Amino acid sequence: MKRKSIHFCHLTDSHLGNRQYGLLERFDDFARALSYSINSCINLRPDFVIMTGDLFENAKPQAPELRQAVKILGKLQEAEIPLIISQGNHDVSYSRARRYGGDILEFLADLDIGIQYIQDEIAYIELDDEKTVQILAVNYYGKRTDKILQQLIRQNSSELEAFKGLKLLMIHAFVEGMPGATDVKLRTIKRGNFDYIAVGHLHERWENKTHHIYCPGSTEHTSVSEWKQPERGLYDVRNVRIDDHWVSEVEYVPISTREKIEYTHKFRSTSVTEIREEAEAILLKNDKTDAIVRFVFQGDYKGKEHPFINLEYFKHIPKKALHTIIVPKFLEVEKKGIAKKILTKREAYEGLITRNYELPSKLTDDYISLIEDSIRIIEGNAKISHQETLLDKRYSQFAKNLIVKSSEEG
Ligand SMILES: [Mn+2]
Repeated sequence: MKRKSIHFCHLTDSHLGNRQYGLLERFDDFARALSYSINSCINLRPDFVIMTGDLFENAKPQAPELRQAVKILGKLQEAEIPLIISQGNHDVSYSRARRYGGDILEFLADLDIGIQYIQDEIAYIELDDEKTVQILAVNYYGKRTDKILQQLIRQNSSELEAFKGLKLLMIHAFVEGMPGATDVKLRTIKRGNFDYIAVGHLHERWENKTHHIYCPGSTEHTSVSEWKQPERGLYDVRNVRIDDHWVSEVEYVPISTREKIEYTHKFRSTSVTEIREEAEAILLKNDKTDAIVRFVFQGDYKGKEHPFINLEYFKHIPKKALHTIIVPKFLEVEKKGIAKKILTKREAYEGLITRNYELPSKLTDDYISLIEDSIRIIEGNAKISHQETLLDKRYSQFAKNLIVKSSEEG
C-alpha cells in the first residue's frame, strides 16, 4: 500500500424534490443544501465523496429534481472527485427496481457523470493506480438490515480480511444507540473491522467515535422534529496510516440552511376575542423575514363561547416569514367534548356557513361542495377538462337547491 493518507467527505439524505409545505421555495432549499454541501466538498479537495442514501425524496423523481441532481453532482465530476452512492428508503422502490431492471440511482450511475452506485457488494476505489479503498454498501432493508449485513460479511469474509487499505461500510439504517428503533446491532458492525462506518437514515447528526460510526444527518430539515438540531452539514474525514492500521480524523463541516424558529406562547386571555387579539399580536411580533416560524399556543380556554378559531386565517397574519405553522394546544375544552382542537377545512367552512351567513343547515353539504370545487379550480387542481362549465353547473344546482330547501325549511 503506497498511500499513507486518504481523504474523503461524507454526506447523506439530501431529499431532492421535497416540496415541503407545497412551496417552491422549499423545493429550491433542498437543492441549495445539496449544492452547498457539494461546493464544500469541492473546496476541501477530497479523494472521493460518499453519500449514504435518500438522495431523492421519492423513488420516482420528476424532471426538475433529476435535473438538479445531474447539475449539482456533475460539479464533482468537473472537479475530478468520484462520488459513491448507496441506497435509501426514499429513493428506491426495491420490488419495482427488481422487476423492471433498474432504479433511479442506477440510472444516475449510467449517465457517466462520475457516480458509482454500490449495492450489497464490495467495490474499490483506485488511487495512484492501486486499489486503495474497499467499500461495502448495503441496500435499504429496514429491520432486516442486521441479518443481511451479517450474511454479506460472512459471504465476503476472505475478501474483507485480505484487504489492507482503508475499509468503509455504507448503510442506510438505524444503528444501535441511535434515538429510536435499532435496525443494526453494534456487534454485527464490529464483525467487519471497518475503519469508518458511514450511516444515513437518521436525520440528525450522530456519532459513536469508539466504533467509528458517523451519521451527518440530512442536509435540510425534512420535519419539525429535526429542528432541535438547527445545524446541518457533512463530515470531512482525513485518514492516516500508522503502521498497519488507519486513524481517522473526522471533522463536521456545517452548511447554512433556511432559518427555522419555534415560539411557545401561553395565553393569559380567557375569551375568544381576547385570544384572537393576543394571538395576532404574538404572530406579528415574532414574524421573521424568510424564516419558517412555528407557534405553539398554550393555555386553558374555559369560556362557554364556541372557540371558533380559524387557523387558515391566523397562518396568514405573519407577512415576512416564508411559512407559518400554528399548533393550538390551548383549547382545554376539547377534553370536555365541546370543541375539537383543530378545525378541519370542512369544519371551518361549516362554521363559516352556519355562523356567519346563517344559511339553512340542509344546504351545508351543497355549499361546502361549491366552496371545495371553486378552490380546486382556482388552484388548478381539478382534473376536469371543462372546469368553468362544471362550476357553472354546480352553482346553478346550488341556487336551485337554495330555493327548494329554503322553502322546505319555511
Ligand atoms: Mn432520509
